[in-house]
Amino acid sequence: AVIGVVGLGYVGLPLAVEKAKAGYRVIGFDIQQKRVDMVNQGINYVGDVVDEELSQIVGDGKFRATTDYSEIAEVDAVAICVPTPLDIYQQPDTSYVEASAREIATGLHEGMLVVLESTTYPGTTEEVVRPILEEGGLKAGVDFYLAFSPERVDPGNKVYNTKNTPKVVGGITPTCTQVAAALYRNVLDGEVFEVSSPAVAEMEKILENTFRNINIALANEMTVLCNKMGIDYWEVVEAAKTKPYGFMPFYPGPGLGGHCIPIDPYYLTWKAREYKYHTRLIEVAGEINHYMPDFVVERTMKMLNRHGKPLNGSKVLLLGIAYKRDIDDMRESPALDIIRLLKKHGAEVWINDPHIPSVRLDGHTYHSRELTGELLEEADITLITTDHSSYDYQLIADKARVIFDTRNGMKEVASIRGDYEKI
Ligand code: SAJ
Repeated sequence: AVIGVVGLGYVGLPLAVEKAKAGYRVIGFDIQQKRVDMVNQGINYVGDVVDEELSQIVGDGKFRATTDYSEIAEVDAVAICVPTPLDIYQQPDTSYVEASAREIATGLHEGMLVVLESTTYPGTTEEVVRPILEEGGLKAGVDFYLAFSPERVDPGNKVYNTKNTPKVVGGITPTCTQVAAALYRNVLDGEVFEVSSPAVAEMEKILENTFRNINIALANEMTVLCNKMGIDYWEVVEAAKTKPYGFMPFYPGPGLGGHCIPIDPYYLTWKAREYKYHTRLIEVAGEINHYMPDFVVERTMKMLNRHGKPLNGSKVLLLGIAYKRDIDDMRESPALDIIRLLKKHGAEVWINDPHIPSVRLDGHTYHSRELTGELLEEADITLITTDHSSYDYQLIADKARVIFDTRNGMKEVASIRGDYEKI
């Protein structure tokens, strides 16, 4: 059988590799010629994919990529793994999903399986994808199979990957569910959990990410209050973790980054309005998470003032720009909001990120500076905004004069020379 994967990003590429490793011939589709060329040269560009595995399956002719979507007519099954962002009005932007469905419709044939993997609001598979695919006269559940199966990729996670993470599948009909589940069982090691409809599968993914969003907001609200009360919330969480049941730790941070957790709940908020329902908890969580960059800058200002320095004109060094540790992705990274706020207050901003050489922001390019003792001594304050594992935290502890740590990155360090505070 020939399998298609539409969208060769951090979701699609690992999935295509696993399908090729399972013995299928895989055709990858992407609108970016650069990505297609890299795949066809066996060059990997996704951290979670093993370089040698990609070059092997490409070399063996098991996997190739193209921008020519007409080749979709050749595939027996296709997975849609394209972005589902918010548009400038904070509304769901399903245009990539719709465009992919239209391309697939041109090659749709009897017996073909189509699975949507992109995180989206409940109803998308039935109300958006299905009508586009049925335009040519073929019927979902009758002439071809249609299902939703949420991607569960945790970029940078060294334990859980595409192959071993359990998968949820919901088809338009029971047969669609079974056909989609059978394909995943041939490819993946994790449990394949069947549900009764695409909407259940779409909603369970939104639940997963909204659960994280809300609980991160709780951690953030708690740390803001604990700071006012003179309590170390990080110590509070460690104590709460001793509860062996019914508690799961979340940690405060400089804000909520990534292209999933800050965004997915608003797909649900938007859809809920159609049912005249107001998702208050999600919206309050968003307000709290969006406040954190301001809270970081307020705390930065207070620490500088304690040393007789205004924020205006001070040299502020940010360690870590990526939205979370050990990756190079800075989409929605709170560090970017913090840079904007610092500039607004007239601070001079220096950055360092071992995974990100430079950042283009509001017409200015910030280059990642080499992290040396001199740099740390020169900065009026050092912010730890992303706790990359590769940082030399002892060097930071020894050389930085003032440190504001938004990630508790210094937890392993014995002694800290300068003035130190945690978020
Ligand atoms: N964060 C906190 N405190 C926490 C946990 C996370 O401030 O306790 C921040 C992170 O620093 C980051 C943001 O929240 O800025 C999102 O973090 P994340 O760990 O949820 O990472 P993502 O968005 O890369 O991946 C998540 C997946 N992660 C986990 O479940 C651990 C998973 O929820 C989804 O598979 C994935 O989003 C997705 O693509 O939906």
